Amino acid sequence: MTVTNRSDLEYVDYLLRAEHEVKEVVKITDQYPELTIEEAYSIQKKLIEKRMERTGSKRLGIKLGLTSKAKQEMMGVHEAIYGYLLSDMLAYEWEPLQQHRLIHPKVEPEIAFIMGEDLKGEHVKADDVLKAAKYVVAAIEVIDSRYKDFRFTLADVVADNCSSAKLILGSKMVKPEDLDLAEVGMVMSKNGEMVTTGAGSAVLGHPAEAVAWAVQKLAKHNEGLKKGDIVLSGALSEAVAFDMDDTIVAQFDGLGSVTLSSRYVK
Ligand code: 0L1
Ligand code: MG
Repeated sequence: MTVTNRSDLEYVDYLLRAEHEVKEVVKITDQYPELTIEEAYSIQKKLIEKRMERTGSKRLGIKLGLTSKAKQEMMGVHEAIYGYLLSDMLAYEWEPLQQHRLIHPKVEPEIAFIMGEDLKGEHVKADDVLKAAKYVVAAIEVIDSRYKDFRFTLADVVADNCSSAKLILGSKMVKPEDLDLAEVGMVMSKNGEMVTTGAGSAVLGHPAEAVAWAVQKLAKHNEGLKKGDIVLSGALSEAVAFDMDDTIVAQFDGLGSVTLSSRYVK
């Protein structure tokens, strides 16, 4: 079976239906093991276009995944991945997340970049990212794979927009030059108990290196970052599952804290 445009759109509907109905599904490679990474990015792109069309949401930015050596080794891969953030993924510290709209969510503590300028090109480096970014902000990403038991191959997770679900930003905006982002330490707690710790260096050595990698990859598709984009640069620690009524706080050196609370709201 080859992936034709029609098949791409069938997979797009399959994944969007899983998200809409809040039901995990069998991964694509169980049906089509030959799925390549390039085909998966093509499905991802169509999924984003269709999601924007259906929900009226707009581009918010991009996210990186699999940016830590530990996670890459776990998946048997040597590269990070990227996906898109849309405006309806943005959640707020003051508004509890609607837990019943999520399948099996996990949180990741991340450093978000807010771009002050467009940035595009195959030779963009970390220094260019730091110059083009206006602010860095503490963030929590909520990932929610549409696949059964959060199990997938690299191609599956790319097609599923890298498990993207929600993001929450802290309220302290810091100029990138005012912090060494590799040195930023982070402690995350759930209901007041520490659950994980990490540092900015876990993100491909430096979060700006991760963003530069994504810009180089986007350039291969004639794309780049835009002024105003929010970029989630990758997790500082492993992802942590959470449940209804849990409160998660990620506290970052120099960036302050960001809080997620969740409720069952019908
Ligand atoms: O944002 C992430 O690092 C997640 C990327 C996809 C892998 C996963 O869902 O665990
Ligand atoms: Mg993430």
